[in-house]
Amino acid sequence: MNDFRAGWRSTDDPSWWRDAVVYQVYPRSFADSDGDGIGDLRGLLGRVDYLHELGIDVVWLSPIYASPHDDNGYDISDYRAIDPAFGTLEDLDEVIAALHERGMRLVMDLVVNHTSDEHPWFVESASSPQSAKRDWYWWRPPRDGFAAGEPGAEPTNWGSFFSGSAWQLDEASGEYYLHLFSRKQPDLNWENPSVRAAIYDMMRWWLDRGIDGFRMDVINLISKDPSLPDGEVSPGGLWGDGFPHYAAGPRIHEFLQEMHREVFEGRDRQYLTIGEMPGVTIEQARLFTDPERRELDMVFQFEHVGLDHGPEGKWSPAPVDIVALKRSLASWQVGLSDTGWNSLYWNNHDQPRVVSRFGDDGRYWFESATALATVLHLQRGTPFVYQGEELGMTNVPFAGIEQFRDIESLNYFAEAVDVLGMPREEVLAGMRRASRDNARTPVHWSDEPHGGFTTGSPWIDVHPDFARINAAAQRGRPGSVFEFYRRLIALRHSSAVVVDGEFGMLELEHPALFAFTRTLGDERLVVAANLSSEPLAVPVTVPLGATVHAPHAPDAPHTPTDGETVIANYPRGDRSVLRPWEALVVRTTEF
Ligand code: TEU
Repeated sequence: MNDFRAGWRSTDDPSWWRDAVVYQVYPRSFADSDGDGIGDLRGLLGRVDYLHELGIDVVWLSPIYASPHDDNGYDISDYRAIDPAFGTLEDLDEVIAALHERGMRLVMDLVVNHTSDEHPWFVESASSPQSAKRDWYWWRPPRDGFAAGEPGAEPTNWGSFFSGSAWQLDEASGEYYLHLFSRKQPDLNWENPSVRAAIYDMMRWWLDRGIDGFRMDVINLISKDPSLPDGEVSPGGLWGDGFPHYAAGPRIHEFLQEMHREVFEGRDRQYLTIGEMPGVTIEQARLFTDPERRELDMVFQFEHVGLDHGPEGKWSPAPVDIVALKRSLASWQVGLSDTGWNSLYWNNHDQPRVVSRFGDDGRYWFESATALATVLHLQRGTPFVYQGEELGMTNVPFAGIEQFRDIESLNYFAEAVDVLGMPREEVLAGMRRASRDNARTPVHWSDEPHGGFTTGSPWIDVHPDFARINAAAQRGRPGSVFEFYRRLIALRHSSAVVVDGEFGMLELEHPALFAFTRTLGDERLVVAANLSSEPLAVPVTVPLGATVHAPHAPDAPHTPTDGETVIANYPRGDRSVLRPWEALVVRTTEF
């Protein structure tokens, strides 16, 4: 199999992705080529050189399949058809060819925990209780002693991720079907071998079309506890927490190993598989990503993106505790240091923009965007860049509910205001900070109307600051966020210590300093970033090769170390103090 990029691991190499950087494209908001206000595949085709210039190795494409778009494509009605809003199979073939020609690869989104309720499988399953496909989904009669439709008649008390019950009554049959997400996303019953066989067949069909792997949506939810027990109801809660009963269920490893066997084994090349796994633990991730077990290459864990969730959850975010953030990321670094592999991300289409969330998107916008990028990209694992992150795009000053589009946000608003009677403004304030729509406004390509995203009217308003923050203003401009990301990615491609170096946390308890080492043989990198808007004195334990003022002995002589600058987001200064949001990586051979 031909090598994709000089020095690049060939696809015969089972872990070809270890020094890759992945870029996530959310097609609806990436680039619109036909002026209908919705991004599409020909729009992506027109931007492949931009991704190549950034140094990207793999593109993860969020769903582009036929869909009624109840959840923007994560509700699929035909797995083998491209939604006309996004283009055609031929358009996708051109995108795959264009990426491969440039030494890049394409990972598709695999959404098989659920389908759309408009998928022929579900239409047939819902057609009658005697349907041959009835058991392809989770159908259950009302709870004993309840009539269908009565409050409390749902087969379990589980709440949906998108508010409300996780069960929908089908008036015709008087039975309920399970939907952990929207009611238009019924969960598939993976207990049924015919369901699994149909999915594996569909996956092989895509591999035959030349794609390079899959990002697997909520793949740790496919095995449920078939006895469907009720979940615990938290004080004041409307629904029970079914998570312990449907996450990492009893057959999850069996299903993933079977999928690996049925889909990926016996092929003449290696593919990349990434499992999105809300709530996954380090212990579980070690099993899921242990190459010996032939399940997945890496998982998306959610621990660090839940650290700012307030008492009411994600909708009442609190400032993140940097020590807790460091402790979480360090535990994953250490936890997967001898087996498995980490994915590294701050952003995706479900998370608000990190520079606004954990950074300072005002006075220290550039510094905080690049400091957060540095501490992420210098960790051990595969970094993911979400579209617009490389430009420092920020959260959106949504004016009112009419500007939101995301089903999770709209359902939450309805439940919080109409059911729980919360004040609209308070609910909107939480949504402005936590809504997924913060990630879903169109990418800013230039300062032209709509940021150059479309010549039509965009499906969701473009962020008002597109004229300041856009690709045209940053490409090739030293000191831009884009150029900083390009250099970080180039560093990973040229530095074995960045890829394979052992991770060593420094100053874990420091409230603002995020510092660690990466060591490989006699080479060590020291990474240090000040994640605050106040200058901080560098502790002696962080050898940046400066006149280090020992906090207890400020005039103690320091032992200069070689500290060659590898990358920094400020011009060189006195390394004994880190300026607000300053990030610095130095190479040292003396340790
Ligand atoms: O997300 C699963 C998931 O965990 C999120 O729903 C998360 O809980 C929530 O967004 C946090 O606010 C995946 C996809 O990434 C998401 O876009 C889909 O909506 C969801 O699955 C259902 O397919």
